[in-house]
Amino acid sequence: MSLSQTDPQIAELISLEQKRQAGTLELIASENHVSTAVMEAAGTVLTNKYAEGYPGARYYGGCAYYDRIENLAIDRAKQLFGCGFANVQPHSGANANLAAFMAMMKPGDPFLGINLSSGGHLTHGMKLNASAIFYKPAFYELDPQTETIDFKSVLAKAKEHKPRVIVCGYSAYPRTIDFAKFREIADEVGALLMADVAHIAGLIVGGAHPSPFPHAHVVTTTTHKTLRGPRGGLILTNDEQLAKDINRSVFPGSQGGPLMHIIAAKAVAFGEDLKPEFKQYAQQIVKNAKALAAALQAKGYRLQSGGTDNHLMLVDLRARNADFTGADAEKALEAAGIICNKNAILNDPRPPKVTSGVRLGTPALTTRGLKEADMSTVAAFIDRALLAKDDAGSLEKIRQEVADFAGKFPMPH
Ligand code: DSN
Repeated sequence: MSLSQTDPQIAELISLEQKRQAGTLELIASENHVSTAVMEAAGTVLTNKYAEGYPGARYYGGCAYYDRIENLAIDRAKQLFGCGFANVQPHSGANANLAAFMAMMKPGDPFLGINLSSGGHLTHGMKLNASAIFYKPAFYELDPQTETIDFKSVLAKAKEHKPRVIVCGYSAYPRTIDFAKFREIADEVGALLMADVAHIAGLIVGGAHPSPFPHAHVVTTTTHKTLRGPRGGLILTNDEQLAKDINRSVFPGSQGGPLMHIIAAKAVAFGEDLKPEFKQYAQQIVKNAKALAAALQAKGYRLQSGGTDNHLMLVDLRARNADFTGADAEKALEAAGIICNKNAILNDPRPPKVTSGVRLGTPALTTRGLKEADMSTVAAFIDRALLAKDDAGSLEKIRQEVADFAGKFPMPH
């Protein structure tokens, strides 16, 4: 029986969410829309099976097809990133990062990352996260003038804290990451370099951002952002010993049975990412981000670091209106059918639940086929919605215009 017959309540909510996605503009930098093929693989009988272990060495019978699926996912991931090892089992980016830390460090070991408030991720040492509970984080800084990575601070903190691991790769950083420079510093202090490329993985494999290889010892990523796959994680390396340690730290270290339906969907997404057209997609994400950034700047918004090299930008709303907050902006934009998240600006005087900025990204809009010229329309909607933030009637009118505009760009199939 179909879902709508067996559980009309859930079926109805899924259908409403489908309409919400189609009728709004998705600007959350970490989100995307998967293909029907990826979705189909994720919703299969593969969800029925336990396959603890790895291909050829499972703890359950009946895994022959699962071995072939996982090996395909592994081979495609290695080909995509040009590396020698991939573990495709992490259920999420957070799980991937925890397993990578377990492979590289013992409890209590020091590591160096960047603070959540400066663009890092909670798994890079946020005090309530396992990364700070079981390991000892220290943080490097952004340069207050350029608002980009301050390599003097990276080196100084590395010398001071003697980390076992240096983490680069961020959740809210609009500029190119100089992996070679990080590796130089890691070598100077005898640390391992971990690149968490969750946000930019699709740009890397599409040739729109330099690769962390051969510089990083370990690379982690999610599979659902710019890679346009199902929600999940991935760990990569070229080091044979680290490869063994990573396998052990994923299973049995931090996970049990792998989500084989999701691993199949990862394999499908990686197959899509290997196609030549994915390169055009990755380039278009960056072109769109630059066009959106320029259009917002022309309207008087300030962008942290002055612009973007990748798929996202941090918009300092105060330059347009000193009273604008990130929280108000997120709410007003949602009422207008534009979905994004509030985000702290460097040294933001407002608390994390308020902030002075929003983070905007172009991967999902690019998937729907929007191009540079459409970004001026998107910027105009954003500006109008923010200026009308306290006027429910105007926001509703913009929401209808946004829905009409979004309707011109089909969801992927
Ligand atoms: N929560 C994700 C983001 O929005 O950037 C990172 O994992």
